[in-house]
Amino acid sequence: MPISDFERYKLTYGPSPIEHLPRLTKHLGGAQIWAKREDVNSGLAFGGNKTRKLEYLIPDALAQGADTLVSIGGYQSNHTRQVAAVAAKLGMKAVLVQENWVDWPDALNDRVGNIQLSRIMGADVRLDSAGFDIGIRDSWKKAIADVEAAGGKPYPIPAGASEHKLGGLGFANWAYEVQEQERELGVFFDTIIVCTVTGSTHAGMIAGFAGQDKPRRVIGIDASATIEKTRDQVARIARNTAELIGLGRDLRDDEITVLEGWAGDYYGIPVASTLDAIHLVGSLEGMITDTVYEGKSMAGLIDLVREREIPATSNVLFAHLGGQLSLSAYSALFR
Ligand code: 5PA
Repeated sequence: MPISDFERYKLTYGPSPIEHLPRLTKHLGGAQIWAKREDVNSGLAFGGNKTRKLEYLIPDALAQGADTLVSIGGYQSNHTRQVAAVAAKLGMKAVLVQENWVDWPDALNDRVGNIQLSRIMGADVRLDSAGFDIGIRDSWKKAIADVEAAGGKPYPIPAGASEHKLGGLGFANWAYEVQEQERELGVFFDTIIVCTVTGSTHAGMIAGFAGQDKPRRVIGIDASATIEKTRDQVARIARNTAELIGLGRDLRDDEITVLEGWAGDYYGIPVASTLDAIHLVGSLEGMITDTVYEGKSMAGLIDLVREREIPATSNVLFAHLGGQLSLSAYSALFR
């Protein structure tokens, strides 16, 4: 069925703003650069891309009579912070498995930023020593079983809400929102740049744009540093979402593009290009990006625009998916 027929529980303010970044554009001397700001999309604990995805999961959770959202991420997961906020807003409980995804020597990594907010919002935060993996985890299954054993009704939300049948809908709808905003702005964004890790943000966009008349490039920039897993996951979720929203054709392989080269060796560890991108965009536009996600996708955008891989005639839309709250766990890098 078409995306407009899926039930959506409003957690965002409405369409997220799109703005031109003229000083960054001038500095890079090529394509026009714009940003669509999911980092200011909601008043629920600073919002972000997961808040938009959760708008399509929550009606399902409510229909099932669930009383506890159970999810998983790293210590500094933005996703679990947004799950905690949504649970609080709806009067539900949240159980969050927070794994040691990043081997990062900050003594406050499991205390400041995202995890601090999740605790403030009353979530049951469970630290787990397991390392990074975007797949389905035993610790998460155990947390679900724990809720059941205690007589609760869990609603399981996998990492990044990605491996969930409805996980791609939020950003499939984003594609239609962009089309609407293009009409108002009188601009066509021929290239979209999006950070990709667990995949459903990028995958949803691919499925949504595939149903529109004018073709465009939707370029995912890998920040997982486990490129094959992320590519597979994006392709799988894009195809499932396309089917769910009745695209009526299979996606072609050339519609699914995840580029590597800016993640560094490890998820969550910034490299020189990440830090350069964060400083550049912060100082030119007052726009804050982070060390784990958007600093890496912005580094990709900068290189692609500079090298004319994206032509100077293009209008590029950078999907800013949030993520700033983890910056306090990286304070040593900004002294
Ligand atoms: C995240 C994800 P996807 O996981 O949908 O590919 O989105 C990548 C992404 N930008 C991009 C920000 C700010 C993000 O938070 N974050 C995860 C988390 O646990 O926070 C799912 C990994």
